[in-house]
Amino acid sequence: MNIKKVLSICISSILGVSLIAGCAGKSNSDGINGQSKDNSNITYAFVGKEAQNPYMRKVYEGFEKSCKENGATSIYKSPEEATTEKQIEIINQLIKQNVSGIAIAANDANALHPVLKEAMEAGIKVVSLDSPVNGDSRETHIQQADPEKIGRGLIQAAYEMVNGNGDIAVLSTTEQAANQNLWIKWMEKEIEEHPEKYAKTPLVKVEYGEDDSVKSALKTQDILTSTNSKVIIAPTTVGMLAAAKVLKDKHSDVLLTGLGLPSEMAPFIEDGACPWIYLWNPVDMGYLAGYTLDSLKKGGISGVKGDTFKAGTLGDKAITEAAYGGTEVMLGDPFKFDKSNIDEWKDIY
Ligand code: RAM
Repeated sequence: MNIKKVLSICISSILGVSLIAGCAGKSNSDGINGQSKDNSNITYAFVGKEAQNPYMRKVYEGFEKSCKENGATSIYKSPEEATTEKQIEIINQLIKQNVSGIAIAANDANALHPVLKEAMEAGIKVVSLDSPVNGDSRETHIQQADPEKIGRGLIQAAYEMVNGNGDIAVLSTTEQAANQNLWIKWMEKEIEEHPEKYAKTPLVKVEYGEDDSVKSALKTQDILTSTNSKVIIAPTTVGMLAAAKVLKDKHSDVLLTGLGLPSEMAPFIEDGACPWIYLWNPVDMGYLAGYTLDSLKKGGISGVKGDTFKAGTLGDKAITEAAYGGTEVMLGDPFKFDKSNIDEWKDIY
């Protein structure tokens, strides 16, 4: 077992149940469960939230790897800005291209329904990942980690960082992003359910930086000038990096936590500006999405509760009912990155 695996297991077991820590190649290899013999025309497309997002590139890295292992071709598509309109255009093109499957990180849960329905009616397998579309707009969803654990865990982290005394602000992505909105909902619920504990750590503001570095930096400045926040939660890799840079430039003592890439956040974790962050493995998430599409296409599953399939090196996976409609496949628990382990992870993703 390599060091990364050992570390993942250690982190998972230490943190327990609370928030824890183109495919090239065309071959005639057997599909999953040996149901299909011909992969020559199989192309799976990954549609990211927006093109400049390094996290989305990491997700695609894993997607591409799984496609290679399955003898399929992969395509990366992302709009320049995190908008639904551009994602609809991309999906329309993919329908014309007659791809075999689409994995989408959605910029809007509802607005993509007509075009994704059209894709499914054309026989294209559709999964969402990272940020879901509605249950009836997809075959299944690749859930990175339990949204409740993420939301509650981030508020608990912020509370701990300010020793139970200090306002909290959130820097999110777009107002329509279903994943971020759900995490924020769980943050609010955690506070609502423990009014005494959080009496001196209210969530005073949510700003939207649209997963754009410049806008996220401006929104961080807004938080600094319009609130008395002592800690910012950025449940977005793009927002986190932008916020960290602003806080550093301004020599601010406002702390930062959220969902960040270890490779980007390492300097801020090392200097203490960001005591700890969380994230799952984005490469594994893309890899799981690729295997899910391939199993839908060739493995005899249809994305209903109870379906099982092999997801390459991730092992056996099961499709379960999603708490928020439709079905999902769970990747696992997020990891916690802090001074004790950031050095091990900063070169991985
Ligand atoms: C950003 C995106 C993505 C989110 C990660 C943590 O890159 O908004 O949806 O899951 O951060």
